[in-house]
Amino acid sequence: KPRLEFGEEKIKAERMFGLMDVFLKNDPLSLQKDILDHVEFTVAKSRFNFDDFEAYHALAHSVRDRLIERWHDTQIHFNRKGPKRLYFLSLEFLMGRSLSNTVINLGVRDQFADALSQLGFEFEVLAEQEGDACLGNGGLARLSACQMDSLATLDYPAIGYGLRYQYGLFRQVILDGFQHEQPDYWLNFGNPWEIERVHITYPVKFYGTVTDEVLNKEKHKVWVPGEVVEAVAYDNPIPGYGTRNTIVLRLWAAKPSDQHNMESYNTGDYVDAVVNRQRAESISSILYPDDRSYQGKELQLKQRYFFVSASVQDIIRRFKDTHKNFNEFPEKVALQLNDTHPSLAIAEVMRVLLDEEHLGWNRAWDIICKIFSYTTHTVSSEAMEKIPVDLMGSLLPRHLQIIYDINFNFMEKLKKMIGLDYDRLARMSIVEEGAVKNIRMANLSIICCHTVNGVSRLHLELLKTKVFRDFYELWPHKFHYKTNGVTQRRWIVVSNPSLCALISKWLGTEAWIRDIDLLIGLRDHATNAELHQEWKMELCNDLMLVCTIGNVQVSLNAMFDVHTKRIHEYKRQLLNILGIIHRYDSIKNMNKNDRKKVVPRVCIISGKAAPGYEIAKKIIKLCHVVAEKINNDNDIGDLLKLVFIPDYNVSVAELVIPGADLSQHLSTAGHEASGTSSMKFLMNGCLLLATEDGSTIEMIEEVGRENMFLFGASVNDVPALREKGPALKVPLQFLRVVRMIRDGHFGLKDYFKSLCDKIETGNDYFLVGADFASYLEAQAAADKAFVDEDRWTQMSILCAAGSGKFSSDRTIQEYAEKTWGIQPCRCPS
Ligand code: B1H
Repeated sequence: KPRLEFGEEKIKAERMFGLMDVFLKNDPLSLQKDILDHVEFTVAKSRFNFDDFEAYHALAHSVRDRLIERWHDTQIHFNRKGPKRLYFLSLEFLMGRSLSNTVINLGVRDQFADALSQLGFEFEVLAEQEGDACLGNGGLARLSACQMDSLATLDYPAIGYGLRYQYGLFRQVILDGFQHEQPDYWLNFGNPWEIERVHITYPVKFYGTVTDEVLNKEKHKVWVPGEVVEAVAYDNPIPGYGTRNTIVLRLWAAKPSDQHNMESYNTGDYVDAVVNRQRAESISSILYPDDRSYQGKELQLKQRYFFVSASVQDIIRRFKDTHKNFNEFPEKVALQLNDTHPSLAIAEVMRVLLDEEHLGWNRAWDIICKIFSYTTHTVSSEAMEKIPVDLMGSLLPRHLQIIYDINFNFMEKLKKMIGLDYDRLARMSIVEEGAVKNIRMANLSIICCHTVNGVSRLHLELLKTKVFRDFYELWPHKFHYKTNGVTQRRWIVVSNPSLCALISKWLGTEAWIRDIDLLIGLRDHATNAELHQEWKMELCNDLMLVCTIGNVQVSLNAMFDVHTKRIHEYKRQLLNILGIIHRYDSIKNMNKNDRKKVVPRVCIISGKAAPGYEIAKKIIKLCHVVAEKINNDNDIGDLLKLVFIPDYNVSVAELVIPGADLSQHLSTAGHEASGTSSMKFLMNGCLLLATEDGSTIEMIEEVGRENMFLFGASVNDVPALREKGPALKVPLQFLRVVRMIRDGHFGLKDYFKSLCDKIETGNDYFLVGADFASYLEAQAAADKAFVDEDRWTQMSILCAAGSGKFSSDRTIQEYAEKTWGIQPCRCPS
């Protein structure tokens, strides 16, 4: 059946159903009718009697209808134009809430808010009913979410692929100052933002054996699996802002397969057989909560292959719908690997091309080398993903063969290029020899991808000179960087509406929401007294934040000093806490007069520790005992407060970031590949206290050193400082605060001993002691600047004005043009 042209299809629809251009209308009456219809028929509550939660669901479904309409139109348009598409593979997406972001991107927020208010509901109150979708750990996962928003907004034909975990990242509960983890069974109340595609399913194979068979006189490998699981698609539409384009994030869930494993029903053990089948669902049930260590767990590998195999089948199916010849595959398909986590896709595409499409090695390999690109988020070789050969051999026997073949060919080629330098050959091999043989997924990715991207300029430098040096010397052209960015739609427009309005007013346009470079225009007004007045009002708007602080009384005049991110030794929350103890100790020792000069501070720390990361959990407990002491010390009053906000997630970030005056980014130089929370703070006019690490280096260029509080050893100093070992000089104040903890000033001295030992001179890998003096100086500089309100306001305006580079729109445009080779494909509105 010939496909209808987009226009024709519309005309046909109009004729048949008498519909107008836009299917669903957005006038108040239509919106109210839609919402009430959903109350009555989707939520199944009487339209005369429903509560906020039910209203939220009905509202969400009305918004979803509008999303679906645009998504269909976008699909039709893409199918008609047939552009090259980007397939973005990531094991983690940290989407947070959808409602506010969606209505803003669809441009219907005010219409919905009005319609609701006439029904007696407040939009903001209903929005609070939504839970977070936490299908990721931290920065890497939130980056994927921001990038999806930019891909849709910039009209790129893209599809995101991931896993639909039934349990998102654990909820952090603090009991007596200790972190406890609770499962996040987030789908409990239904998820109006996804569309279950019961008919879009693919079988995914595991285990079994590989045999040789002859087909049409040619030898082929045939993989006979030992287990087959079904992958079901769940589609999450992602709307662009200021465009009709709506793309999709397709997440896979595991279901028992009906077509396979049928023989188990003949064994007579019916109940056991069904229970066994049910186990298949566990593959997509849980997100691994550790964002750094790979434990080579079988279920984790199964999960990765499950997601990769379903996505690859979907991509190939889409290609084959319209194409016969795989030579055209690279012209239509770009596959992006978000870190090495989905890198099995390389072996999977190779397997399909060889064993199912029978292309032959050379043709298949040629295609592989043209379609894959890889972004690494990692800074050290130790943190690179490795999979035990034995595990891979049993779970994915055919993939192991293919990886061995790729490695053999690469090694032969390499020997010709570099000679018999066995050390280097061993370092560059995909297979790591040793007591346990491993597959190095980073080496596989570098060898097979046309481009390897780092996430900041400094990160690329470290990749070139350290982590991937051997490969860089071989293929310098493969290595690039695209500095990370975040979406201003979520991080200003949704989360800080008053700042959003202020910026639009002073720029005289809302165009910056799609074109962030316009923010630079704020510089022209950086000394304008009227803007200063309005900006200051905006900065004082800490009320939302105060609400989250719970039972600690805080002064609104205080400087809100925020440190929020995953708890890690390298991120040095410990440095912050030691600094707070020092501040506390200094205030205690001050006379009345000096106390008057102290800038009151509200220090906020928030973040989750991986469940098995003991030291990180001790840092959380330390924060609580120190808070307990300080907050209950009447002698200190409003001069210093310390609050730990539990269960940091996207929604908490949306509250905390707009309310922050100062934010801390303290990683030991060379350890944070990029860092993205700093970008959100910067856009919101929050000043940064930071080390010269990751993307901060580029922020210095954009906003000027004089508008930031920088401290600490630089990347080049770090090795020499570590070398010094016990001879390293640390300031007396540092020894004093560590002594206070050791002596039990805050209680639990035995419990904190191992934490103190970790920063003992000679043992202090992350250089907490070495950077302490410089940290205190930067803190003092921040205090001094805060007192001078005009200076502070000006710095704040300049930070927001200079934050344009850190929009994910810029990042995505660079990827599209330089790495993926895709073009915008805008759906007519
Ligand atoms: C980043 C991760 C990560 N780097 C393993 N690596 C994971 C590694 O579940 N896992 O197995 C999950 C996450 N995440 C972060 O990526 C970097 O530390 C940040 O510096 C960077 O800003 C962010 C985005 O590029």
